[in-house]
Amino acid sequence: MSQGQLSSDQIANLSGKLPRASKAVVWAGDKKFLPLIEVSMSTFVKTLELDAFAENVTLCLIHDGVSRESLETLEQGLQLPGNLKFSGLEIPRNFPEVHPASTYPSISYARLLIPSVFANYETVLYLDADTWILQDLSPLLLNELPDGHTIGAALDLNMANHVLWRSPTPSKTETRTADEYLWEKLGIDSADAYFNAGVLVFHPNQMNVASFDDFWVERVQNYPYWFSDQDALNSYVRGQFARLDGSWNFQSHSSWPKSPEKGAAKVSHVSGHFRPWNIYLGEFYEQYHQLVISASERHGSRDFYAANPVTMAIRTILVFGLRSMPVSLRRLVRWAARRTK
Ligand SMILES: [Mn+2]
Repeated sequence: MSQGQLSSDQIANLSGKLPRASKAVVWAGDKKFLPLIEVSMSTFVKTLELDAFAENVTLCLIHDGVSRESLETLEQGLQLPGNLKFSGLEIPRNFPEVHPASTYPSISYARLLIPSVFANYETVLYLDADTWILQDLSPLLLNELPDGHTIGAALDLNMANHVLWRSPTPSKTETRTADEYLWEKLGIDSADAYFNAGVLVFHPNQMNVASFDDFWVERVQNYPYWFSDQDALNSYVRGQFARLDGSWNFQSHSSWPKSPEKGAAKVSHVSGHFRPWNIYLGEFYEQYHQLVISASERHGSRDFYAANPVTMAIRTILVFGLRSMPVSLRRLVRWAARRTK
C-alpha cells in the first residue's frame, strides 16, 4: 500500500465484493457504532418506497474489523426485503494516514472512499451512523442532482453558528476565528458554501475520481482540519455542490434561522455534543433513544445507551441551566417516572 492511499488493487478488490447494482446507500463505522448504524439502516429500510426501484439497491457498511457474527446480528436485525442487498466492506485499520493533530476516528474518513470504490455506481447516498430516517429517501437515490453537480449535501448549521458568533478555532488550525478558517484553510467565503457531510449524495460515475482521491489523500495528511474529512470535502468542492434542503439533514437542537421545522425533517441527524443517551433532548428524541436501546441490547452495549434517568436529569439541568428548569423539569419528572416503572 502506498502511503495513506489504498492501492488500485485494493480498491478493485473492494469494488468486486459489491452486488451488481447502480444505487447504493453507505454507512461507515466500528463495532461501537453498530447500534446506531442498525437504527439508521432499519429506519431507512422501513421508510423506503421500494416500489420506486426497478433493480437491486446495495446497502453497504464500510468498517475496519467488525466480526462476522456482529455483521450477521446487524443484518438479521434489518430484515431486508429481497431487492435490498447488504454488503460489509472491510478496510485496513488506521486508514487513511491523517495529520497527527486529527482527533477523529479514522473510520470516519471512510466516506472519502465512496467515489473510487463505487466508481461504477450512478448514485450513492452516504448516511452518518447518527442519523434517524423519518421519511422515504428514494428521491435522493432516484433523482439526478441539479445543474450537473456530482455531490449534494445540506448546509451545516453548526458552522453557520460559529461564523455568526465568530467562534475561536482550535489552535492547531493556525487561524483565529471560524470565518478566517473557512477562507484561509478551505477557500470558502461564507457558511452558505459549507455543507454538513452527515448526509451526502454522490454520482460517482460522473466524477473525476483520480483528481478527487489525489486531493483528499494529500489534504488529510497535511492539513490540521477542524472537522476532519468534512472539511477536506468542503475544500474540494468550494461551494460547488447541489444544496439539499435542510429537511434531508436536520441537525439536532440547532437554532439557526435556516433550520427547517422538526416535523418536516426527513433525516434527523442527531449530531453534536449532546446525545439522547446522555442528555434529555425532549420528546422528539425519545423514540430514537428507545430504538437505540433495543438495538444496543442485540449488540451487547445496552449499558452505554440506557443511562440512569436520574443521572441524565441532573446532567440536563447542569447543561440547560436554571432558565430552562421549569419546563424541562416537568418533562423530566414525567419521563423519569415512565422509565423507572
Ligand atoms: Mn453525525
